[in-house]
Amino acid sequence: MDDLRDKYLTLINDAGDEAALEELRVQAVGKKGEISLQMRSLGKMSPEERQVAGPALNALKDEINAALAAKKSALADAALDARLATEWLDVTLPARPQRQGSIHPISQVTEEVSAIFADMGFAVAEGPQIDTDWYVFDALNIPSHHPARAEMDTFYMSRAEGDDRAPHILRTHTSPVQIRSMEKQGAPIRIIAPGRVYRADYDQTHTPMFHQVEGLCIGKDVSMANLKWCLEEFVKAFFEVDHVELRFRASHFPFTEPSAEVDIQCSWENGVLKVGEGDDWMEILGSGMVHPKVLENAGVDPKEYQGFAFGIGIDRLAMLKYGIPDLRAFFDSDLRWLKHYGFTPLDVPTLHGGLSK
Ligand code: 2NL
Repeated sequence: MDDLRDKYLTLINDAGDEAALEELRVQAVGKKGEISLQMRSLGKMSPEERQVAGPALNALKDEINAALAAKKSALADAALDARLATEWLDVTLPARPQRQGSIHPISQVTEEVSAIFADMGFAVAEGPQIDTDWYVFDALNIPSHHPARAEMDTFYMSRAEGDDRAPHILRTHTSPVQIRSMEKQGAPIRIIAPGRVYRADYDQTHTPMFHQVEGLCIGKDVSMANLKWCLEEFVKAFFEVDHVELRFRASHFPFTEPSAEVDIQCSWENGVLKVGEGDDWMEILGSGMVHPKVLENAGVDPKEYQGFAFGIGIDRLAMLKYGIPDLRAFFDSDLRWLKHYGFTPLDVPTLHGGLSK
């Protein structure tokens, strides 16, 4: 029995893995294992012999089982040690860079405005930012002595030496896009033209490049009443209110007749703007019925067609809606400013409201 004990304890100690250990278990204490066979032979012994051999065999079985269990756990520990030595994680490595980009408030507001007018049947039109005197001024019935044309307001592109043609200019509004659209598609037409515009002006409240959205709706019987409804729907949707009063103040633009500046009802409390309540008024846009000369210049017969147009500054709309007090935030490359106003990285606006993450 001592031989058996020495044999198995040595084999167990030398086992290289769990499979070898299992084989030894079957061989020693399994149903047909060596120890079990010996136990079966107890029956043939005399009672005196059995009294000694029985407990000894049982003790041997327990000892081998204990040795198997101890070796099994030692093998498991060794396997874990080996993994820990080869597979390791450097928790001091710098984190993977996160995208820091974010939708710009101007882009978001442009999308919001486009989506609202799209619901009212307006298509988005685009055109060149560098254009000619004709499309930017003449076609719009802006006389050559008009202050907007003066060198101090308009950026003129220079021509090559000896080229005496009129210089190209940076558009000062997106109206030329609408003139080109009317030329191309004729009437009826219902479009908005959002985009960058340029004026030689730079102070606390003006930047030489800013953003405008103009709207144009031409048909056989489009009236100022239609203009008022459209603008009211727009203001309610954009500022997310159920009711708002609009005030049309008579004004003058060369390209519309009659012309009106539009104020919206609002309140200012502790520097917080609320649209659609209170008894303050805030000007947000200019509008009017398109001047017959402008229709004619764009190839539309003013005896057959009429309609309205309007122009809104996008930058100011964005500041009002998102409580951004300073124009400079739009040009600041420091993302902390935009984040401060709720423009977090990876918020992408969808056309139907809400954000896709
Ligand atoms: C403003 C507001 C306005 C228009 C823009 C327009 C465009 C065409 C024909 C007629 Cl193609 N009008 N746009 C109309 C009224 C106002 O802009 O305050 N501008 C100085």
